[in-house]
Amino acid sequence: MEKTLILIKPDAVSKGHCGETIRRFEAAGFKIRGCKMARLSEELLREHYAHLLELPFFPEIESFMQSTPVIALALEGENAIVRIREMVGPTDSTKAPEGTIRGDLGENVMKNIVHASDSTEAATIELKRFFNSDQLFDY
Ligand code: IDP
Ligand code: MG
Repeated sequence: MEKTLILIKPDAVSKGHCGETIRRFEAAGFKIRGCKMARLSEELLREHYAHLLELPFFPEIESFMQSTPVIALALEGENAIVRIREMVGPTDSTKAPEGTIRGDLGENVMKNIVHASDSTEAATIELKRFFNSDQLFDY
């Protein structure tokens, strides 16, 4: 069993795709262990997207990610990290296959509906970034 961090991004929040996104994860058998809505600060985004900081489009990503609050989910399931990245699809929504979340609901390379942790190391760090231990639930 693994836990992973999902962020439902502002394009999904503003277009009303949050329910469909969560529905797909639940239908695939993943359990919600944590859930919150939050506005992302500049400081948090610079940490979360540290690997993109030097790129020319970082300010655009930052302003997109702050355009509405996001919904953070801690999801648990077998091989959650790899399986959820597969369900989400590649970064560029226009290249994401039909049936993937980004392929069906995303708009382009930036407006791509969700963030999903890409490794066990990243998941551990990212879950701590978004959830205190008393905000994660075993049941
Ligand atoms: P990922 O979300 O598929 O893991 P990353 O390369 O980690 O992709 O990039 C993080 C996020 O930054 C992407 O999901 C997307 O919103 C945005 N992004 C990545 N590459 C580009 C780009 O070339 N133009 C605009 N936004 C981008
Ligand atoms: Mg990434």
